[in-house]
Amino acid sequence: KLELSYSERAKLPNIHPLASKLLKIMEEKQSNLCVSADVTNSEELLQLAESLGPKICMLKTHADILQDYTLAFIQNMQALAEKHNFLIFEDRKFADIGNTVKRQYDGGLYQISSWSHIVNAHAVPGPGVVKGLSAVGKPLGRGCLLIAQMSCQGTLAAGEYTKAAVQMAEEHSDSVMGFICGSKLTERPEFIHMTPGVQMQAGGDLLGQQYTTPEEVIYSKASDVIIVGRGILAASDRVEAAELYRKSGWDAYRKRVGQSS
Ligand code: UP6
Repeated sequence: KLELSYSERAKLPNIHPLASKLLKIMEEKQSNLCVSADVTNSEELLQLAESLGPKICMLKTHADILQDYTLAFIQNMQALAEKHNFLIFEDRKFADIGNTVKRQYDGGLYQISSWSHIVNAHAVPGPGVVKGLSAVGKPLGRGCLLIAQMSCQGTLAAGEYTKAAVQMAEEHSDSVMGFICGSKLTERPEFIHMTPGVQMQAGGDLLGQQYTTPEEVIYSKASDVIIVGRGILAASDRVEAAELYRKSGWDAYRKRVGQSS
């Protein structure tokens, strides 16, 4: 039995509006690539967004890595997201009680809720973290991903923890649109699965990161979106590298839904 296509899933009646929007962007741009733009300089980040924008469905940031973050810069970023039709995902990994994450999401130096379409949270605090983020994000039309698994060696986000995170998401599907995970975790097609730890060759780094290929992640593990950082950032030609990842991820998707020739 073949799976639903991204565009069929976008039309599901109970889908989160932002998940629907993402799936439409993916189909339109033929891209299930999210670039993890882990650079320290905001000018470089804007250049990345401008040059890679046409090839990606989403751009993932770590605002707290930037040495020169300003709200003016982030407005330029938003303009590029509009121009190239991608979503912004601040990889903040919230992990506190509801009342605190609410304030971290809305306030502080970064004011994440004002610009990031999507954020993520660890499941470890329980449903309060989702409720806190939702109190801020829902009125703004934002979405949240729960971290159900991690790509690094020795992660505790496995087994029963992963199952509990999936259940938490299913019970809060009005604000949780999907997962950070290594493979597809639920048969409910309205949830988006996004997978980090992706490079063209399996392997890892010196601090426990573990890599899987786009083909393995999208075809074998049935995830929806590949998240690629250094696989693209460390390439001598980043645009060319992004195109290789886009094509590899897209071909694997077409194979999965039976559209490949
Ligand atoms: N990330 C992971 N693994 C996880 C969750 N998040 O690698 O389980 C994030 C990292 C980094 C990116 O914080 O921003 O995804 C991966 O970067 P890389 O491709 O350069 O390893």
